[in-house]
Amino acid sequence: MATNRTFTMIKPDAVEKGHIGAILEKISSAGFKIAALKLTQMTKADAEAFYAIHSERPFFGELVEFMTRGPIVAAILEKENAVDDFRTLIGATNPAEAAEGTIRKLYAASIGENAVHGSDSDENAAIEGAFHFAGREQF
Ligand code: DAT
Ligand code: MG
Repeated sequence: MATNRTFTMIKPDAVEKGHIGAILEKISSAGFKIAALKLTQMTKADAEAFYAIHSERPFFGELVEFMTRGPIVAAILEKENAVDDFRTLIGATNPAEAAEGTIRKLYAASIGENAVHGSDSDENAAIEGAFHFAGREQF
């Protein structure tokens, strides 16, 4: 599988709890190279656009509220088979169902506040990376 990229966010819950360092360490140890990285905060409009695909879901308002309540760490990650391998590293959306040792199992409290985002396709990884990073911020 060719080397490619995925996009991640360390979400406000994990930032609030002081888990940035531990999560970045797990990401690096799993073989991902950081191609872009920053601490930032999404506006309501940002979160509504980023999660537009979920706009009709009953949890949409909660999701936007949560994702905008404090800073996040946004990053573009590079590795062979990046999208799928990163989804494996973070675990299931619901931490109660996430495999042992995954980031969500270790650091997430609930399905709504689940510590990290990971893109679900190469196409979305490119869209989401470009949403957060200008070309000159990507290496
Ligand atoms: P993932 O983040 O694993 O790709 P998703 O794309 O289905 O999951 O949903 C995006 C986010 O929306 C998810 O990380 C947390 C929130 N979410 C999903 N399902 C939810 C639910 N049933 N209740 C509350 N929040 C939910
Ligand atoms: Mg998703």
